[in-house]
Formats: sequence, C-alpha cells, structure tokens
Amino acid sequence: GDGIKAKLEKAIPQQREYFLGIKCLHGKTSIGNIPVNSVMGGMRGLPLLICLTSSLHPTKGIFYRGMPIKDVCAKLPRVKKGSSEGTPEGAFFFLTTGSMPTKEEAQGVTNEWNKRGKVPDYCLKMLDSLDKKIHPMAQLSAASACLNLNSKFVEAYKKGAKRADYWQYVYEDSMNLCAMLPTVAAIIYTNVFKGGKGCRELNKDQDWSGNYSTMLGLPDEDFIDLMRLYMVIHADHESGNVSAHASHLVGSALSDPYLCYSASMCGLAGPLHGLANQEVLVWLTKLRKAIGDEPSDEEIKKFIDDTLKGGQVIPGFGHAVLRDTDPRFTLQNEFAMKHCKDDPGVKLVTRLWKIVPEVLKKLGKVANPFPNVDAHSGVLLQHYCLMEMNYYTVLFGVSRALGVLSQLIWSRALGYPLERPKSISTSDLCTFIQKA
Ligand code: CMX
Repeated sequence: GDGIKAKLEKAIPQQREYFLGIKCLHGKTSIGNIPVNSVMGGMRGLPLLICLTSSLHPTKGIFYRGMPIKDVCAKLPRVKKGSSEGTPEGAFFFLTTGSMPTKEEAQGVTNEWNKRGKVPDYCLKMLDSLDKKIHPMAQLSAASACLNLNSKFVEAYKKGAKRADYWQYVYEDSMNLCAMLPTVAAIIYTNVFKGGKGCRELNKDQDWSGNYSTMLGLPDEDFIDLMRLYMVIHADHESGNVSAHASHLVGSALSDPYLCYSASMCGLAGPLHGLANQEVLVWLTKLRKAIGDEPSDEEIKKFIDDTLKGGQVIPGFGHAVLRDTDPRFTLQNEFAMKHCKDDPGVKLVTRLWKIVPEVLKKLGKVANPFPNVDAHSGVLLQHYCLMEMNYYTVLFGVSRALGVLSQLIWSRALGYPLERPKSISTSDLCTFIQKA
C-alpha cells in the first residue's frame, strides 16, 4: 500500500512546481467568456476545475490518467489466481499515482486495506441502531461522517500540522476509509435486507471485491469478478460530476475525507446521478411484464413509444457529455457475453442497445441516443441474485470512493484554496446583459 505513498512523495513536489509556474506565468490568461446560459444552466461547459485523475471525451468516454477505460481494464494486474478482471485496488493506485501498478504493487494495496479495514465498534453500534427504513445511501453517508472520529487529518490539524503535509493525513484517512467501506456497505445490506445476519470480518486472503461480495452473502467467483469490473469502471468520471464536485467543495473547507465522502454520497443518491441504474431496472421490469422476455422488435418499439408518449425518458440512454455508446456499457456487455449471454435480462439489454437509439434518433432532439453505464449494470447484478434495487447506488458509492478520494489527496497536495464562486444578483445580471 505504501507503494502509493512513496510514489506520491516523488510526484507531488514536481506537480506543485508545475502548478505554481502556471499560476505565476499565466494567471491572468482567460480561458473563455462566460455565457449567460452557463451561469443559469448549472455551470455546464465552463472549464472551471482541474482534474488530475480522469477526463471525459464525448465519443471515446472516460480516460483514467490519459488511458481509455477499456485499456485500463485490460492492463490492470490480475491479482487473484483465476480471476479475469483487474482489481479496484490497482485502479486506486493508478488514479492516485498515475502509474499502472505491477501485480505486487496492486497486491500491496489489497494487503494494506485488509490491515486497516476494521470498523470501530461505535460505528457498528450506530449502524445496527438505524431504522431499516432509512435509505441505504443515507446510512452510508451517516456512517462515513461518523467515522471521522478517527480522522488522522483532524488530529494533525488540531496539532498544527503544516499545510504542505496535509495530503499525508488525507492519504491516511483515504486509505482507512477505502479499507472499511466494504464492511460498512455490507452491514447496511445485511441489516436492511437480511435481518442483520452475515459475516462482518475481512478475510486476509481475499481482495477488496472478494471480501465485499462474501460479506454480501454472494461469494460466487464470477460475481466477485463482476464486482472487480464494476468497482473499476464506476470509480471516476472527472471532477465536475455531482459526487466528485461535492467532495471537492467540502474538502476545500478543509473538512476531513470522511466528511467529504459523506457529502459526495448525498449527491450520488440523487435520481439524476447515481440512482439512474435503479430506474433502468424498474423500466425493464415493466417492459418484461408488459410484453414478455422475448418480444418482437415491433413490440419493443411500441413499448418505447408508449414510454415517450407518457412524457418519460428512456432510462439508461443519453448523456450530458457523451455522444456515443458509453464504453463502460460495452465493457459490461463483453462481461455478460462471456459469463451469461443467455440470461433473459442480458439478452434484452443487448437488443435494446440497437433498438432504442433508432427510436430516439427519430425524435430529432436527443443529443445522444446511445446507452450509458446505467443501462447495463442492473441486469448483471440480478443475474447473480443481487435483487434489491434500493441498494444498487451503494455499490456505485463504494466504487466512487476510489475516484473522489484520489482526487482529494491531490487537492490537498496542490493546496487548492477554499472554493467560493461569486454569485450575482438578478439586477447585476441585467446590468451585465445591458453592457454586453
Ligand atoms: N429518452 C427520451 N428523451 C431523451 C432522452 C432519453 N433517454 N435523453 C434525452 N432526451 C430528450 C431530453 O429530455 C430533451 O428533451 P426536451 O428538450 O423536450 O426537454 C432532449 O432530448 C435534449 O436533451 P439532451 O441534450 O439530449 O440531454 P441532457 O444533456 O439535457 O440530459 C440526460 C442528459 C442523461 C439527463 C438525459 O439523456 C436523460 O434523461 N437520460 C435518461 C436518464 C439516464 O439514463 N440518466 C443517467 C445518466 C448517466 C449518468 O449521468 O451517470
């Protein structure tokens, strides 16, 4: 694990110098003018953030550290004997340091997380005391916030740590939080859906995904491989999306990583963000109920038309930035073709990939008629008997920790200041418009 720290100790001074240089030499250069549409439209399209870990291309999809996600998946070391997918631990190493880990380095992160993963008793008690009706995402956010009792950053800050050293404590907290997340997330699952029964101990011979799956009560080797893939591809999506940006904003106030991640999960819990995978499955379930598991193309097209006529969108299709099939959809489909191509849900999703875009294109207004990541994940989870849709966003959240925390380490390493955009009044806005 401390392979990451050693690499950061080398890389951070170089990056600091580079950033300082840009600020000194080009601080007054403008990147662009600000259209009123961006100010009034959720800041879309404004290049106002810097992200070291990943970048999103409209047709090629997400790149981690400049590498397309498909290549990341191909290159991550396979750590466990017999597994066909790289580990999320390796992805965290890559996102954080920018170098693809060797097998030993990825295994080092696994070992470190197994060492650090014991959840403190007070947090277990807190989780067990929560009403089962509380949404799993609210429970995840609450648990993370409470874990800050053990924050190394808080402790160091109180003792007057130097600003240049903040990242080291953020790193420690991030490693500890990642280590504890599978246990916390599995306890939420077993408490809400399985009457509190289930294993709560990490097995030192398992990796992160293996431990998580086993604690969920789903120790199937293929499911563990699916979890490895799922955790790798959902980890990071630039820094402007709601979950990453929430963490970044809260972190800029020097709140500790546990609080940042807690805020991030509140954002991921929204239906326009992480909750969409749940809505895809609701729509698919309705479709299968209405026209069966093997409908004709015409029946499918009619069902899509009826959804649109009812004023609803087709969940899992379209994107604010992407303009082609999301490669994360394709990666999941490749997994499905290898492991469960005869599953009725998988077959249906594969057919919809071709049929829905034909229908959406005809509307003439949909910027991207192709499937996004959420169009596929639900049927795969259901294939392996993870049926509780209410829980799906927690899986997304566990994965997203890797991205938001690697971003946070760098935010403190580079000393990003308090984020505080200027807001203007409506009369200021009118003045700007009149002057233009
Ligand atoms: N089905 C039907 N209509 C759609 C559509 C879809 N899947 N996607 C876009 N449209 C419509 C929009 O509703 C909009 O119509 P109006 O002008 O009548 O309001 C029009 O096409 C133009 O929208 P857009 O520019 O293509 O898309 P936006 O950037 O505004 O929105 C998104 C993007 C994802 C919210 C939208 O495509 C959508 O609602 N998709 C379905 C929900 C979904 O899958 N969400 C998960 C996104 C993945 C993620 O962010 O993680």
